[in-house]
Amino acid sequence: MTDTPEYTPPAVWTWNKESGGRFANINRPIAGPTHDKDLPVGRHPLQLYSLATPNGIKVTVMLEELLALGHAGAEYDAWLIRINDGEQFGSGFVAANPNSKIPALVDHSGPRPIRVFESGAILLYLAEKFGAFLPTDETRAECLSWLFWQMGSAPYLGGGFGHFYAYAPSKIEYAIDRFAMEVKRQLDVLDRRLAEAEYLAGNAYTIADMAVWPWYGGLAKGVLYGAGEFLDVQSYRNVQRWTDAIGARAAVRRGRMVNATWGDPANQLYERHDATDFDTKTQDKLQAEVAE
Ligand SMILES: N[C@@H](CCC(=O)N[C@@H](CS)C(=O)NCC(=O)O)C(=O)O
Repeated sequence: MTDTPEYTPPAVWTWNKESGGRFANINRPIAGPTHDKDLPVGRHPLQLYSLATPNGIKVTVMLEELLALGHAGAEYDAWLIRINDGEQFGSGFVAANPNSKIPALVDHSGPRPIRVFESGAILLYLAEKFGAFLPTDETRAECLSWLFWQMGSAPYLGGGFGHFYAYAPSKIEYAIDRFAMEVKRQLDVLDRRLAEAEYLAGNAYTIADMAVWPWYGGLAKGVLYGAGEFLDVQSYRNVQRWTDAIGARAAVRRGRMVNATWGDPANQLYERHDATDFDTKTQDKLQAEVAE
């Protein structure tokens, strides 16, 4: 095992230096807003404040799937929250999500706005509101089980493996080993389930797939943390099959574009306020307009 510098924790931890790593500038040991800033509100019933990370994509995919099914009430404005710039600490955002993390949804369709935070809660809220993508038969329990499995498991993938493999200021063999083992175990859990069922809940595509796909599908394609080879993701054949099937859905392709600020400019739609924005407001189009 590689040597790491000795560290003896003090009796009481204090916040006296940056934690290091990719998100050091926004990590803090306290909650609450850092500045006053109201959130914008558009014309649609649903207002989403987000960014196209795996947790953000879960919700934009769900909204695009609902719209594709014909649920006009799922029309939404998606506002960009730049977490690297600390926009999640504005007073308006904290009022929508006291946990200061994207995604946050505010539903203005009723007499009073309803806030929903935590991506799993948002998926469940939308599924119940529109009666879609949450089975009502005996597979409902399976769907909820995989939805909550994702919410409990992904922090080991993102905050554990991803952080120490890709973002930590130094490579710590113990930490990478520990979390690689857990993430490979999780991939095997999924692979075995997807060997016996087409989708996680059974025959139907549900919010469980929408929650799991952005994380474990991204990992399976080597997109997350550039760890495809390291984790030998190709060997999880059923996860690969399921990842490809979901990735080919038109609503998923649209959902991935919303609030995206990286990747191919043709797939970056910073904000979505209308269905036509996918054709007219992607970064390649906006940049071409400026150049003219
Ligand atoms: N459990 C939360 C996690 C949300 C989360 O971690 N969001 C990240 C981006 S993927 C974030 O907003 N980070 C900003 C920060 O930690 O300050 C959920 O599923 O909604």
